[in-house]
Amino acid sequence: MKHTTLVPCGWQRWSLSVALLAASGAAFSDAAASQPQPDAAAAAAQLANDAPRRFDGYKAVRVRFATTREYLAAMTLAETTWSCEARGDLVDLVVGPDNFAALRELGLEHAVLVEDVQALIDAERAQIEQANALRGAGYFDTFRTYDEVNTRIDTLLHDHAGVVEHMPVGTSRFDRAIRGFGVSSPDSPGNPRGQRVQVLFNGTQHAREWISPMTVMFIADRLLTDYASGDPRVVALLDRAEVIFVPIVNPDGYVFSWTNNRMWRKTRTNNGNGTFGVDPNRNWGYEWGGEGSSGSGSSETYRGPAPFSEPETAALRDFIIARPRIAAHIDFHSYGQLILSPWGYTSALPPEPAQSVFVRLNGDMAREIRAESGMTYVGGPSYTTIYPAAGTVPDWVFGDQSRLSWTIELRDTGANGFVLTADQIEPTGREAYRAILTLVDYLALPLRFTFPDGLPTTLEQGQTTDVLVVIDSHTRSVNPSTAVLLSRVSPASPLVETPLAPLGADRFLATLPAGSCGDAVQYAFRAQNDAGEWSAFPIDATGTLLSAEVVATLLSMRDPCEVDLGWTVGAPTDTATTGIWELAVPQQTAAQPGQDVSPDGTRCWITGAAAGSGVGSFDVDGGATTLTSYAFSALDPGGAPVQSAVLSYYLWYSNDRGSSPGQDPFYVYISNDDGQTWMPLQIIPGNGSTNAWVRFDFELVGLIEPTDFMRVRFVADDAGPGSIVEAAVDELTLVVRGCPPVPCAADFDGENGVEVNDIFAFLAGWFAGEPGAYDFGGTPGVPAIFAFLSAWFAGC
Ligand code: 0X9
Ligand code: ZN
Repeated sequence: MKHTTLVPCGWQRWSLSVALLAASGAAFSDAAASQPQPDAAAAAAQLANDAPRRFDGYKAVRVRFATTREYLAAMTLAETTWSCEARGDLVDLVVGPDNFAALRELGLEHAVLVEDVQALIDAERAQIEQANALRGAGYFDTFRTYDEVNTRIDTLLHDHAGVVEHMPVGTSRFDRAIRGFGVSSPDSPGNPRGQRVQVLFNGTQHAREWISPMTVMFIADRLLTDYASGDPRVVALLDRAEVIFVPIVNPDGYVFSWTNNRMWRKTRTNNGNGTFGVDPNRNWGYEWGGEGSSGSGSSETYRGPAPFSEPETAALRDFIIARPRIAAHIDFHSYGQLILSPWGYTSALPPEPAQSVFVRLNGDMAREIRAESGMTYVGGPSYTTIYPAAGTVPDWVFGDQSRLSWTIELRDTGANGFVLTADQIEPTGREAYRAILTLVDYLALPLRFTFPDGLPTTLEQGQTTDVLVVIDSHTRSVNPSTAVLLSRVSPASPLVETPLAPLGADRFLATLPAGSCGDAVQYAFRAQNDAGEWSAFPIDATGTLLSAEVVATLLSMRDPCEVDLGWTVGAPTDTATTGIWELAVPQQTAAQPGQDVSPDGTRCWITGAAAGSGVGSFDVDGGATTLTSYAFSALDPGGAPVQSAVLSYYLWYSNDRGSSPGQDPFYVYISNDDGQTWMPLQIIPGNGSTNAWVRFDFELVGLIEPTDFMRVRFVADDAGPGSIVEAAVDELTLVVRGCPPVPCAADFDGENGVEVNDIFAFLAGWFAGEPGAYDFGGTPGVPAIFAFLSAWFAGC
């Protein structure tokens, strides 16, 4: 992505402010208020005088611009940017009712992310009240105020005494406590707490990003519950590391976002010129004042009059300086689903070996998140992955303090932006927890084991299986000659040690042994670092073992979607008027692919292959269009029970273009009775656009009884004229796996097991001199009769 058209965030706000001030005299409702400070009473008075800000009829709009002129034209119509985010040629703006018409007249490609920002805020408030009225609502069932977060910290300190330790950070401009706490195994003489490596997670530099304090608290909560339940991995981590949490760095701003302006981002400092607030994430003193920060007090990215002018950033700075054992840090924000490593102030990359460490951990954390929830988080250096910004915390933590540091932008990608629904708190927390665990593994364990290509849970019978293993850690490297696989083909046999094959640096190849159908191969890994300390995966390598079931491929089917093998287009309930499924070569638009995925063809099933004159020309309009497969078998032709039947396809789905995106889910159904009844296999929500070919795999066993009359059905549905719906399907495959029945020699006629008819059938064959009878057991003639009879008496 080139940055020629990308205008730095600070300048965007500056030009916006000038335009707004020229047009209306004021940008925000507090622009005229002014008090001396720091003065808590004056602040309280100001808050009281400030009527809560409303956003009735305001839309959040994602605009694509081609030139700086177009960009500026759109910006002058915006009330504020959402997250000051101009990524590449896209920017998310909040536009008032009057200016929306003017924005449309500009003729820029745009998508409405949120129809009515106030409606979203009202719904959020209603949900909070509802949850609070409900007895027994969980802490993570709704968003929590500053006071509620503090109360929760007190509860954790009380309930986990000795594990949770209070670590006050300081106070805000208006005297609110910035609270922190550390989580680690209790101090002990043999393992003093004061010698463990530390890692710091903070949230809420930006007030409106309400998912960030919840996520920080969720991570703390999970660590504590997993520790209390004796989870070996978490116990091993907390024995070696102290994890420090500062959920709310900017309490004044956070409180203000609850009481006065849901879209407040900055601190609440009175800038003295009628403007309020400094962006704490432009206030850090490393390359302070550079690109992507503003010198204007009205800007959302105002850097403040000097580095660390804000008591909040100064307090966190001193907190970090005072703790040299903090080896890594993550600053949680929203939104965008990004894992951002330094630098933010320059497009240059950090020096080696740090840059390689960042690349590796960006990938590891993104992979863990995908494994947890399927969500995509994009990793990379801040400057090029999101936008230039100088004075951010990771640049100072890494640049000034030489500790690893990241910004993580949590969910979502814009459908709700800062006003995420409360049901996202837990899944966002879970995926973040997975991400930080691998980081803490890296910092704290003698060695960390990761598997870039995943770990197998099934193995093909009679074949060995290679697994890529990476063994690393922050401070130590692996002693390659000690890296081993421990494995056994049956739980009864002893574990066998096999050396891992070195692939260079910290990469190895493990070869899992070949098993027979029905075996469960159990395995683990172990290695020593260059200081002679052992690490294993799983952590207690002989107690908990990984396991993979050995199966045989019984049947595999592939439909490359090049010729129609008998699909049906249409269903009685279909009402779509355009964008009907067809087997064709796709023509690229902003919403549909320009190519199929098959390596050996050009066609795919698609909802209207033609591009037409605009993105909305041949998309699905007017309701649903249904594509149903022919009947296929998911049974073993030889009659073996099916242990696994994986149905896979590549899917392209787009519902985030057009003026009302995210409205239309996409459905996939499966039938095992030739299409008489259907059950849902996959639902892609309206905000789940892939805009890329993505492969999906579904294990049918456990979901639906496999039969020889399976069908799969894809339904693209369009709710309204403003939403663009495009879908495409390619490369349908089915792999059926299980264990073929062991042939039973004594069941000579192959019917009804071993019974007397088998003797008659055998003798008839023997007298006729048939091979398999006359030479039964390998020795022709009379010995064959004895061989057969002994097999018959032994049974099967
Ligand atoms: O602009 C920010 O401070 C962060 N984004 S947000 O939407 N949460 O405000 C991103 C900071 C990432 N760092 C740099 N771009 N340097
Ligand atoms: Zn932020």
